[in-house]
Amino acid sequence: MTPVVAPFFHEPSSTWSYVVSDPGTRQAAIVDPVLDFDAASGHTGTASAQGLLDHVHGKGLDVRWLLETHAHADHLSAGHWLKGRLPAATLAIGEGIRTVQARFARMFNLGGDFPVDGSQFDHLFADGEGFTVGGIDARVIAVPGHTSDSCAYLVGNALFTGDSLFMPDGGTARCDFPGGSAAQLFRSIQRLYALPEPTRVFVCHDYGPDGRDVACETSIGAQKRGNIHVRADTTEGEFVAVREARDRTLDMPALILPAVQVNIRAGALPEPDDNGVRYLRIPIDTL
Ligand SMILES: N[C@@H](CCC(=O)N[C@@H](CS)C(=O)NCC(=O)O)C(=O)O
Ligand SMILES: [Fe+2]
Repeated sequence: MTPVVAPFFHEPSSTWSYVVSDPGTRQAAIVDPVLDFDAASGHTGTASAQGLLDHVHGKGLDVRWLLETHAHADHLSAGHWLKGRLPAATLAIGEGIRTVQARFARMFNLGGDFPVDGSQFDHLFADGEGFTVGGIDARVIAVPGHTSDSCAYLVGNALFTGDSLFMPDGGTARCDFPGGSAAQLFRSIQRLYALPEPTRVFVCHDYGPDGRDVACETSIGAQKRGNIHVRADTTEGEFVAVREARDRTLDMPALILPAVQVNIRAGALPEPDDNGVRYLRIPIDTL
């Protein structure tokens, strides 16, 4: 039940993507792949996603899952692009994506043509749903708080936290996006803290606080002892106060407007206009 976990760091967004595989069957899942995007020029790029593909092909892995921990607000997902190259893979996200889609469909005025039923994905996970990566049992743990659709994936003894817990010295994910809630994130983290202490924890972002090298792996025990926002004995009130105070200091992510428009489409770009060009929208004085 011990998967092999290969981490990949996307420097512009400080995102960790992972290839997690069963060494017995060589079946694999890719977690949170990133599509490169240069906001100044409007250019997309696939170098990072190609790096994941090269790894998969080099190791002879058979990718069965493309797992999104949530509709990211800071980078575009390469889920759709990879799905086109890995047809055996099921592109999946938590069922809370419907709530996120409905909220942003209103913000971007997408109208009746944009389905808010999650049908852009191949599969929507329910909280607690089981699945397998080759011979390894896996389970979905809904962790709303950062976003309504946030999920953690427990694959064997490896937990992919998405944006809930970061490394112990990085604390937790912000809760000030539309639909976010610090109290809800606290309750989600309590569910993760109920896992065995040796559970390996793989984070979705690391910002290398205080100039340390970026890191991606810790454990539930280390989090409960040392997370700067939430330890085993932290109360909900204490956590909410700390989280909301920090959220008041943060600017919106540079890519939030492009990212959510693409990620509620499972990483697909909007359909082109009649001139063949695809456009993203910027709602003025709305976010
Ligand atoms: N400066 C970054 C901000 C990234 C950001 O807001 N990250 C989110 C996760 S999507 C977060 O939870 N940050 C936690 C924090 O800074 O406390 C950007 O522009 O992309
Ligand atoms: Fe996020």
